[in-house]
Amino acid sequence: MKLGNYATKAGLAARALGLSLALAVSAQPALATTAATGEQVSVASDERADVPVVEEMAEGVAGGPADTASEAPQAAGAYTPMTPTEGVGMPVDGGIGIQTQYSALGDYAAWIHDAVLMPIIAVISLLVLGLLIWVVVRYNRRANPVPSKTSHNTVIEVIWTLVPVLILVGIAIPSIDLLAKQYRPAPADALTVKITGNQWYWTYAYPDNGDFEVISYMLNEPGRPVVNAGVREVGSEPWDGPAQMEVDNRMVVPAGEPVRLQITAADVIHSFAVPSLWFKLDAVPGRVNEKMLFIERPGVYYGQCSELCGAKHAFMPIAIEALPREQYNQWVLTQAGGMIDGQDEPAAAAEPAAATEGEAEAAPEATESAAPAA
Ligand SMILES: [Cu+2]
Repeated sequence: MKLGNYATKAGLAARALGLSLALAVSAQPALATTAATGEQVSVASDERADVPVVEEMAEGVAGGPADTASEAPQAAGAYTPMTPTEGVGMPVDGGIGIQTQYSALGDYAAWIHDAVLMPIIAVISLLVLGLLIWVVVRYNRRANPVPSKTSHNTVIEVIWTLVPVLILVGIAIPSIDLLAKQYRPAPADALTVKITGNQWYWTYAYPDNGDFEVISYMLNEPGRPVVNAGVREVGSEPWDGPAQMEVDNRMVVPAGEPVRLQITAADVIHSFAVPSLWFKLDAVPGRVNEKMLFIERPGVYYGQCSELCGAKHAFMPIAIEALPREQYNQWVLTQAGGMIDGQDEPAAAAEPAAATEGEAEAAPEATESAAPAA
């Protein structure tokens, strides 16, 4: 009788493990969704790839002002901020769980969450709930007036020790793998962006592109108290993203190549966090934290300071605009002192991302004509 019970219990445990493994295998839908939404982003960037180039060419043909005068606006006009795609790289209403990911590490982490952790948690919770209900119904004082005096059973004890060990090992393998990959340093020739957290805004310095600095403030909201005096209101430009997430100057980086982010703070501890890129790293005064960022496809990705840093902690969002390398170079030339140095050339030639191929054809003339201006 008792042995029969133990056998049932052991059977349940074994089935639970089998089920969680089966669920772990069925991870594909999550990745497919990512790919599907990703296409929207590249479509949006395709549109904006053509527009500025065509406009500039038209201006050139019209041939109004002198050569030198038309040269400067060309460099400045070659870049317009990208319009974000609704629901991509930003939180969505009623959203639960992890935001759709746009980096390989993020896909991996989301897979661990959706296909490994959640099924195991669900199965264990249901198993424990089932066992509790079973014990309450079958072994209460009325149903079972004479309780068993069994104190131990070697077989069941071995099983309920081994099965949790195997589950933990099964979780630990992908977790430790992810942890190691997250701290893999950027290759030596990767672009470096130095990020500084300030009360209450971010600054982005580009030492590889002439060491200019971008100061990034949250946009004010119409009808709400002014948070940053002198900064425009959200919605006043067609490319503005969500309120309290959009900034006046975004952090622009190339897509499809590794970027080395060196993060520090000027006053108190901040934290640079962008959920859809699986990126979070503390910004600590007097210390530089470094981590590689790799954004698979062009787009605008939003995040927020994630370390309580004072009165306006909630008002220092992060907006990252990832552009194909050619357009990134155009943006660099719009910055005071911005230059495309030799160090970036190998990375541009290697350009592995399939998503940027369309842009690569559209943009070269613009890059070539803009380069001498610097
Ligand atoms: Cu902060």
